[in-house]
Amino acid sequence: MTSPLSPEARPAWSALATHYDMIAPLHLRDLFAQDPQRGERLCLEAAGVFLDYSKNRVTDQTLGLLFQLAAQSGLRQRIDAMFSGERINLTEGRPVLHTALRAPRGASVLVDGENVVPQVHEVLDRMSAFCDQVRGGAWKGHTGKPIKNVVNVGIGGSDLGPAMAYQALQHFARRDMRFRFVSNVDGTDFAEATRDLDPEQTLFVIASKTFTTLETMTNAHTARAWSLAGLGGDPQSVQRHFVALSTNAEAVAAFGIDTKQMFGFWDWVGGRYSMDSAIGLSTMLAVGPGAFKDMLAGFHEMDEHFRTAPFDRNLPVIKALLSIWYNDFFGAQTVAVLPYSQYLKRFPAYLQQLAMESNGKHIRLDGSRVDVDTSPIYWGEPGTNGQHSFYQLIHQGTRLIPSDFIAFAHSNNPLGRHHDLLVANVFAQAESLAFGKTTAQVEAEGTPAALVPHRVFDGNRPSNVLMLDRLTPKALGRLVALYEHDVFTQGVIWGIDSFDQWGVELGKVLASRIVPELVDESTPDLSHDSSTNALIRRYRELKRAGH
Ligand code: G6Q
Repeated sequence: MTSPLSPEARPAWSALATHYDMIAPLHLRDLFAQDPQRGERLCLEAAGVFLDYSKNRVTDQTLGLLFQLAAQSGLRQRIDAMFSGERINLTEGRPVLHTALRAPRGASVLVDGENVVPQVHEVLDRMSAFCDQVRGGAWKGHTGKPIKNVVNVGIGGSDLGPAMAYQALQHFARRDMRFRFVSNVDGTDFAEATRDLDPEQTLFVIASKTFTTLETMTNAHTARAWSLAGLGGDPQSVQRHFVALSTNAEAVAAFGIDTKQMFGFWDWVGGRYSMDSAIGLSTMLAVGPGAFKDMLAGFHEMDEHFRTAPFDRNLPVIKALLSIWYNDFFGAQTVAVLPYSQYLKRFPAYLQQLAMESNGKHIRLDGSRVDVDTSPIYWGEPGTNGQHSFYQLIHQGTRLIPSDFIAFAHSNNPLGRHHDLLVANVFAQAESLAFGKTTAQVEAEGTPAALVPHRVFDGNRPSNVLMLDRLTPKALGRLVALYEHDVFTQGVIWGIDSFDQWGVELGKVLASRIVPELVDESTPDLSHDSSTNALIRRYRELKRAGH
């Protein structure tokens, strides 16, 4: 029996499947020719973000059906359920309230009858006071010197958001301080991040929601040993050089960090949705409390837009439905995210976790198996660099790659003609992907006959162009919230829990079973498959041989 959560159970889904047969052969060239206003009509500006979605393979009828699909999937109720603190993360029995992290002081969001907004602001106030002390030099290291280096130790959601945000907001960051991010359990990450740092002026920010994650705990212990070794071994020094960002006070205390130096958050904040919680301490240390609050205001603006705008005027909803259209009807397997800003270098990696950890699922909320494709694979690189490598495949390959171009009207580094050249590339790429170059056009250029087919571009390759004014903390908040809600909307259509991550949890336990088998002095009894057993034996032999 079909689950009521199956998108295929919705009338609009079947209508879209039929409609697809009509749309698939249409070319964007024709759609634009038939409607000279298309480029001005199919765009939307809200919460400081302009979206041109006219270069998508849709008609008004397609959009109408997609909005019906959203309504039939109960999107309105699910949005309300999320914002009001219902336990929509069913498999973990938790509310999903990253939106409360950016609710203004005075707002009310209830979890089990308790307003959580005052707690959020209490932590923000403590973070602000701490950041002011560190940035102002009042917070001294163990030997009395001010802090100049901040090393965030965390992984996954406790690393990707802060690392992306630091990179994105570097223009606004303290240039006389150094910020490093250690995530990998590969000792190289720690060694390279700290090799030129002075322990007397280095603060470690241990970011871990659970404070049990193998990689982070290993790096945190190494950091403590490094710090102690550089500071004469006095255990008291830990209190001046370590702070914790966590929900697990007990484990923080057990590690040796005074819980007065812990900035907390709550189980209703998912790791990949936590960059605006205490997990953002390194961001706040870099850009200051004022800019951090601007970022939160940007998030909140987009939250309010998503919560209140009708679906046909709703940026995250429109983006999500277009993704569904390509993913489930055109069979597109990936989405390219192409920020035309060097500062957004880490944004595609951040988005990979946000989207793929949220919606890379094959079981629906009611335990039934999905019968359509869920999350596409997100990938990308900043433009224009990507243009000189993988764009070839987007233009002339055999796969359909819907692309998001992200551009800014103003540069934070206006240098001669650089910014005009950068933005010209965005428009030119989106135009060329949509309209291509016909045989007649190539021939008219005098191209030798044998080369003509190689130089033809079919076009009809869809893209969104997102344009924001300038990459500021507020703009970053708006942009991240846009994608968060885009991802959530897609999850609602597929009927899945976008807020659990059992695949990641599995990884956390798998390795710990093998570790003793690699380090045991005596030959362990191996009971894995023959491949894993052989690999373990080979590693032990090589290790013993000591190359
Ligand atoms: C995020 C995931 C995962 C998590 C890391 C780190 O949504 O759950 O990426 O953030 O595994 O977990 P801790 O913060 O608990 O160390």
